[in-house]
Amino acid sequence: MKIASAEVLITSPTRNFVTLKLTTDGGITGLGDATVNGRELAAASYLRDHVAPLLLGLDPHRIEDTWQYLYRGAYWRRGPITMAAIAAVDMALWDIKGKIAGLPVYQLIGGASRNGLLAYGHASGTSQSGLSESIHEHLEKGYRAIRVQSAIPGIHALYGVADQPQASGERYDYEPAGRGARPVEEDWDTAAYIRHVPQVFEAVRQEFGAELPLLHDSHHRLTPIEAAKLARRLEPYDLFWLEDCTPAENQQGLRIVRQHTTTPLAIGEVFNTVWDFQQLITEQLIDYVRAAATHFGGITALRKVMDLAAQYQIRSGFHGPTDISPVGFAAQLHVGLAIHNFGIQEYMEHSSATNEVFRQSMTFKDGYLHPGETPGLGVEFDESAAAQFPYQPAYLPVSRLHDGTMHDW
Ligand code: GCO
Ligand code: MG
Repeated sequence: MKIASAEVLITSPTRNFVTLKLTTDGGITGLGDATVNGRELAAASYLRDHVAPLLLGLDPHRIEDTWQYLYRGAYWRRGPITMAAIAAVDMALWDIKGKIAGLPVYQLIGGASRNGLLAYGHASGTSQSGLSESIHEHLEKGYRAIRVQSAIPGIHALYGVADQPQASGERYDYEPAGRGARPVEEDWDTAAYIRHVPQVFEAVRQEFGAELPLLHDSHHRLTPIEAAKLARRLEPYDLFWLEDCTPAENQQGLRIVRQHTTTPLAIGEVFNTVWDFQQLITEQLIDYVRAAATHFGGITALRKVMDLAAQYQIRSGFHGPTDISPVGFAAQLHVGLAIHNFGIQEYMEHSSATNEVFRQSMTFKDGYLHPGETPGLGVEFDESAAAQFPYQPAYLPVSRLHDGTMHDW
């Protein structure tokens, strides 16, 4: 058996997605996700110009060997573009293997360790009452764990806060891949943020009680000591996790946070390889691994980092916003179902236009996700639907302090 073709498909149903489609000489197809939000064409070119020609003629069954060939063979290792391209190939090969075996991918990597994957949804509000309404809407939809983001007095635009109602009708993208030639500029004030967030959680706990798992994302905006201060102030509200409290390039910084707080920490949605997690896992500086199959080298690599994490009682919390395509999302659902040290799965529902292009076997019921029983990953790509949504340049916002200094978004 041989890989006979490798095509890169770009489509933009509300946001851009880069999908790899591999076809064997027997006509079996496999899909992979290589979407790097805001830099989509770089990943597409890497795949089309540098990877696709190498794949033709290879045996699609040799997943590990192909992974190593693309990783070691590039010489220039790691980085989001390289690892997203490798991820797409890896997912597509697992998809093909599953279809040949007649089994969903989770069955090929150990079988189910649980019945479903606990998911958390994104609630947000520009006011406390708007936030409360958003949490109620999520509970009505079945969510059993909720991420809470809120507007902050003194800051105009804020990461994670929808400026329109959420559960009613079409899902929004509150981190729009803002169509246009340049990113939108937002403002930021760390002191105002740290003052306000504990009040938000105080009100949410009072209204919704002690049991509901609550999460919060600081989106790489704090220094270690600021993060320590916030995490400590949030302790009375018993968070499931505080996410990306620092940018984490400076990994020793997490020691400072850890010395001051018992709030569990999740990190790593922008990490690309197991090496980015090595210190954080082996020093037990985090509690949840936020990698995504798409930016981390696929199913093969995600299983390896989770095996390392398991030795330290660290669990998964894979990155699942709408900039992960349904293909990448399915890949990590299969991993999450199979591994023992699953923690929680982020779930930010895709738009109906995206669901038209990507037909999925995945289900969400009573707060739990399941990848379904379709052989392979369980996602079909509708090329004629995709053709209605051509690529459009799009960027995430950038963030500046009130004096104009660039800050982390
Ligand atoms: C999350 C992430 C996302 C990112 C997005 C950027 O926790 O889901 O922080 O919301 O902002 O993936 O592309
Ligand atoms: Mg995040």
